[in-house]
Amino acid sequence: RAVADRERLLMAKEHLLSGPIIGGTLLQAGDGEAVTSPTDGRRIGTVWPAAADMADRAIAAARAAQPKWDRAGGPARAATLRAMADALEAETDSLVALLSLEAGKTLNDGVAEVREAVDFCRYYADLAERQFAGLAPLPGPVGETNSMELRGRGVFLCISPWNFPLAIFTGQIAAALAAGNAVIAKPAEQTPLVAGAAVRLFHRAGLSPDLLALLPGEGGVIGPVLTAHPGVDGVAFTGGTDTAASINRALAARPGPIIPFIAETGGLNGMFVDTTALREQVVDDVILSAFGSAGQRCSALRLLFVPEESADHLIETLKGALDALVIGDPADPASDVGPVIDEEARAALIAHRDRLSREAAILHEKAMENAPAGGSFFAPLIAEIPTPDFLEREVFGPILHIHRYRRADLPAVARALAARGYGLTLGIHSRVEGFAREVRDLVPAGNCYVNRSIIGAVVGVQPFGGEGLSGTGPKAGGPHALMRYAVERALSVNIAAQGGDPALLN
Ligand code: UN1
Repeated sequence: RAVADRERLLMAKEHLLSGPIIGGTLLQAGDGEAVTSPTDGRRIGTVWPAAADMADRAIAAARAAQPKWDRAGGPARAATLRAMADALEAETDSLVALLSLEAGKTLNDGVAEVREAVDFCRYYADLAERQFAGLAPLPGPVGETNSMELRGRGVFLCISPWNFPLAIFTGQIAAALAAGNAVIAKPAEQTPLVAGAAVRLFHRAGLSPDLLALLPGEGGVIGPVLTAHPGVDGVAFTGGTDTAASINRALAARPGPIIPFIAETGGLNGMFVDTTALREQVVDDVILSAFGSAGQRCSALRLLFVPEESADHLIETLKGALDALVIGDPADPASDVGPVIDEEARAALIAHRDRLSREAAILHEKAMENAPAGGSFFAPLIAEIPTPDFLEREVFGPILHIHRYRRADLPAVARALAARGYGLTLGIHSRVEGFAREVRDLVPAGNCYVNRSIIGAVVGVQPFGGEGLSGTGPKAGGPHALMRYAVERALSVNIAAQGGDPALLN
């Protein structure tokens, strides 16, 4: 059905137009810019990039609408978020089609992404209901009442990535809204159409249009205006580590109050296998973690550490499993891996492949018979690196780096990985508890996975997020997710001074 919808989408105007949405209206001035598909380079839609002067307007509207939304309380906001979850579910097919068209997502990845967006809305609705239900009593001396509540901060700026243009986009917005904020959403430049579709769904689900504006950016024009804007009370960001660092600097340079910055950034994720691991399980989990979503997840596996004794056999099996993947049009149900996001991403991967062939060894490269012409396809590959610290930074795509280690060198190898400063996902394949504990103690990671794949954290089940260069926390989809979107207010009342009636001021 999604394949058929993909074709119908080419006709359906609304999903294929995006741009600034302020007060619920899409602002179209001039011809706009082409949005192209990574699958074949074809023009699929139009985006009108936000002009710098639109920030004032969107933020003023958001500021005016926010207090009422905050006062309405968590339970009322939860109802709107649940309506959004239902709206997303009802739109699943066209969203999967749009994700495939604009972001090059396979149908399986698209379905999982819509599911995740739905889960974020429902999970944060539950948190809003429980954590934002009003004043919660605290202990105190006789004659006094003490209590505390969480309130929204004001206007949150949500800056989201192209690799989860629906799930992370919706998740950040849902978190900010759940906590009582209004939102200015700045989607990735590569995926404005999915963002536009999601914003329209929020509005149709009953969210007051002024509480959520969309400002798609281009060439770094709107982003810096928004991060410098005095009307922004907090920033949520998911994307590259370097971009996070530059936003952090921009926020530090602002006059006025210090505002929270919630960042979820890159990873240099390793998986450690020992000689007791089950080979079939390792192969399944490595292939999915390294090549699923064309390796374009911050959680993806980059570095596989295998013991010398079993390395040859494992590598041979991995080559066979890589060959069994189908690379092709992501809208074809047979495809396991689609394109990378754009030509710039492909060029960076080609440059890295050149370095690998010069300074390391490319063990195997997948043939790409089915890739459509004109698309940004990159042949997934497995390389062997000579030293554990060969990779300095995240390489975003379907490249698996393998390093053989001797048992006696495990601490040194693990320390070399940890020294890079990232701390997102970590995989361990072993049936020996001591091995798992040793690796876990040596390599910091926000999410450690044992004897399973290291991608696909489920909202509420695997709260997701990293440490160090990988982000600030709190974890998305976890019980503390809303805390930094909120302010804490304590109330202490001397009831003796109000005639002993605790109801007067509480
Ligand atoms: C990202 O790739 O930017 O666990 C983060 C996972 C996803 C990763 C999302 N939650 O694979």
